[in-house]
Amino acid sequence: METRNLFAEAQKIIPGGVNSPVRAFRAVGGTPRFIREAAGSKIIDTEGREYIDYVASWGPMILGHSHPDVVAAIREAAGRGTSYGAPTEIEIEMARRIVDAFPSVEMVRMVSSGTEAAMTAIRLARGFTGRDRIIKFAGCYHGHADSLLVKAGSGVATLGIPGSPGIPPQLAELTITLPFNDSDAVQNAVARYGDELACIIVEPIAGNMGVVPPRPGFLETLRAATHQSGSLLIFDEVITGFRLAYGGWQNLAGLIPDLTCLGKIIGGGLPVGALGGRREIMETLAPTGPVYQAGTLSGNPIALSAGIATLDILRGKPYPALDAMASRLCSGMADLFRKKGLPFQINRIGSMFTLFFTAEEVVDFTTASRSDTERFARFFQGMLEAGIYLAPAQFEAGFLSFAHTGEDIARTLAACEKALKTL
Ligand code: KE4
Repeated sequence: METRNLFAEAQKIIPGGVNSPVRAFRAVGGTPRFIREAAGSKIIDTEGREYIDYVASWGPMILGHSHPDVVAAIREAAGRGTSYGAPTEIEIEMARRIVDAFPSVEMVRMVSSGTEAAMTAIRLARGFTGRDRIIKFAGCYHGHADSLLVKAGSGVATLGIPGSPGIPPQLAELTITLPFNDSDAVQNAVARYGDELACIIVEPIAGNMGVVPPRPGFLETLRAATHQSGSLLIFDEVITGFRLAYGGWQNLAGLIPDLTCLGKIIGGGLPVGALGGRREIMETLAPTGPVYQAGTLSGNPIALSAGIATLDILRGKPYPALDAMASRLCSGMADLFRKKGLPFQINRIGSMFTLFFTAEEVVDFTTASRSDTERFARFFQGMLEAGIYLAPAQFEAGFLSFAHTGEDIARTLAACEKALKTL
């Protein structure tokens, strides 16, 4: 059936026709493509149109779609049952891989999404410290738990206000939202609220305002501020976990957070999240400790089979080659934008990148928001027409996979040249 008809059909019985808002193309306009299947670096819509995919299911598909070994692992596991609601050996296998890959992690609790991982991390930090306030950063997204859907109050370091209807102001005000990369704001907020502070949660490489790396010293400031105030440092590595290295950004940066949130890649495209950290903190979780947390399908054997197959393949993969492929794509696009005389920034770390149409460096959500999102939307549509599937929103990250080829990059740059004619 035609994508347009499917979308009309879907909207009758699913809010906005989608099960996650960003998929509805509202930020870029037009009709979302309904995908029928995917393999390697390609996705194919229900009308048979093929696209080179840079969304990668928002990060998980780092090996490319339907990797044969991952599919085989899912098939093999499914034949032995899909869920038991009882402990399984495969959960030990997954926990061991995460502990081995993250020096900061001594224990792991599996959940079914990144939201659950971050929500649990916040509750655990509050339960472990006995404190209620948390600090997050504007433009960083940690899933849709109430305490994390909060935006900055009127002034910096003031009490948060709900980022969505349905969130009680009394809860929102416990979340302090600061500008990313603003170490002074962090020090001021900790000076003011430090003894009430349970944690600071951050995407160590921000992906949810578009890709924005930390300024030198910013993450170190968070580590020092949490040590000083007796609060916990939570790295939300749901995107960066196993994306930039076989481990996290924390490994590359030489930092040790107290808790780490994971998701996406560790599920190999199936619903998996995880929370890891120091033993004394993690053992505060039920049933060893009083902080309650649970999940019917947590550690699901099928999902973990896909995740473990993915991690075991990743362990032998040359991340520098993946980064080099991403560098070729981004520098090729930069050359084309320069030739066209367009103001642009391309923020890239490893194989995650974002294109902004702006002359100023994008270092936080304020500068990201000043970029020309209309022009981004037109560029997105031009690329889509040319068979290139970018993230359908400015404030997202694009991703390369190990399945992308030099030919994919060449075709993408040719499409980019064509799309630029429409800008
Ligand atoms: P999920 O609950 O969507 O599995 O994970 C929430 C989450 C937590 N932390 C970070 C750093 C994340 O990026 C996410 C989810 N990312 C979005 C894309 N920016 C998922 C896509 C969507 O919402 O449909």
